[in-house]
Amino acid sequence: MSQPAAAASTAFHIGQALLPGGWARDVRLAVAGGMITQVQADCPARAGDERIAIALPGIPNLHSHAFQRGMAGLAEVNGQSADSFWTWREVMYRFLARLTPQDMLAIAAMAYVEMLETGFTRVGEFHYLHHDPDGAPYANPAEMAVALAAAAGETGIALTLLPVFYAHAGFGGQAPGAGQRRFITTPDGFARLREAAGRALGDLPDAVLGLAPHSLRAVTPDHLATLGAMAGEGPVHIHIAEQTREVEDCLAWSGQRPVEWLLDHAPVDARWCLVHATHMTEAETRALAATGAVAGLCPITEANLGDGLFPAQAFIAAGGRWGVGSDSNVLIDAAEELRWLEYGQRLAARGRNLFAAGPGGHTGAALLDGALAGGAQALGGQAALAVGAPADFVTLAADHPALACRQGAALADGWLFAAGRMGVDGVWRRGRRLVTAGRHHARGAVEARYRKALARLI
Ligand code: NGQ
Ligand code: ZN
Repeated sequence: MSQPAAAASTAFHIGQALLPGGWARDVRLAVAGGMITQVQADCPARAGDERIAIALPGIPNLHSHAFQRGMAGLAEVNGQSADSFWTWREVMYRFLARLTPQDMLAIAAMAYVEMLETGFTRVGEFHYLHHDPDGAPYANPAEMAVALAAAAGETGIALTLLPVFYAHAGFGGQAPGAGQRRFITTPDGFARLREAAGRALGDLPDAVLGLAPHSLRAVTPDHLATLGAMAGEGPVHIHIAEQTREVEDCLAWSGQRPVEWLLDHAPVDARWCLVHATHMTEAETRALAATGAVAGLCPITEANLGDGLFPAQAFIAAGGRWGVGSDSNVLIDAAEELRWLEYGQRLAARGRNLFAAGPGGHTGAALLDGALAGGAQALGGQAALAVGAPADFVTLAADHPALACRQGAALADGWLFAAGRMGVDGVWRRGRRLVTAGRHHARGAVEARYRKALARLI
């Protein structure tokens, strides 16, 4: 599965483009070695320029468990007792019981193809499926990370790999359960695994290595301190306050709520991404916003798992930064994540245009701005059509009826609210076209291999 060869140097002429300062017309983008070397607005096209109607930066997907794509839709059957996040997790543990590194490659490549097709160009892979089915490390402790890096390499998506440290089943250092044995490491074992994972990223272009304590349930305060020191300037991600039971258990353990405890006991700053942070008091919401950390919101998964609604309005009013992730990958669609982020708030608040920045502000434009800035920060990447950034961009289908006669910010509204994924035409990474007419160039081969893997697994 080879990718189209990179042109050494090339230029694009874009009718309407979303630049860091807003929508601009007749934008000429020069690209060399995959990076943007020049951006000029109100500039006529030159002979040889590739002509594009509408372009915007690729969207960062800040939270994914790629392997969960293989069980998408398989946990929508009512179980014996009241179904919940926790019964879904049992289904997920059973699904991964036999999964091999080859299966990981097959499923992750499928997920990454689907991400690219909907406009995600970088993925934050929150990676905790480390060991073999018996819980023993592979000969290369980062064997599964090698598979994820290969999936990113084959499909062309930019990868921020977040190896996960996981030690316990619940607050206060509870012994892990059988379903968690593939995740568990000692701090030393984790340091070796992460080093090997860094080597697996090898010459993957634009790859970033971070780390992730799985959750306050899975690590002790000592672990958290060790991991913080290990992280350096790289991204630090953690699941937090997703379920009300998790909040209650944290209160019982420490007398504090999860976000409150974390902000009191860890140096949370702009390196950090708090994934979900669904259940916060007003004081926690303001305090989290003040740290400069990113709230990692996964509206489709949070709805699917019955998590609850993030207090978006209060968080944004306090200047909080956020981005979106496809998390369980039950459905992979950049536009739909953003649409549901707004729709969840509308349904709860019985209002409209809640993310829009004041009178006259466009909701779609605000959703894109937030997800681009927060996602890039959380993943240690860049998501802007700007000099020095990789030439990663999405082109919209100018002939889609929902985009007819739209200009500037109204194109963002049209894509997110009215066209959805059918509004995506092409996707480009480092100046190379990976998706044409909504289809990734490697989809056929990736899908065939995915089907074979699933036939073994299911
Ligand atoms: C995960 N996913 O690690 O895949 C988690 C579920 C847990 C989400 N939180 C397991 N969406 O948190 O224990
Ligand atoms: Zn997650």
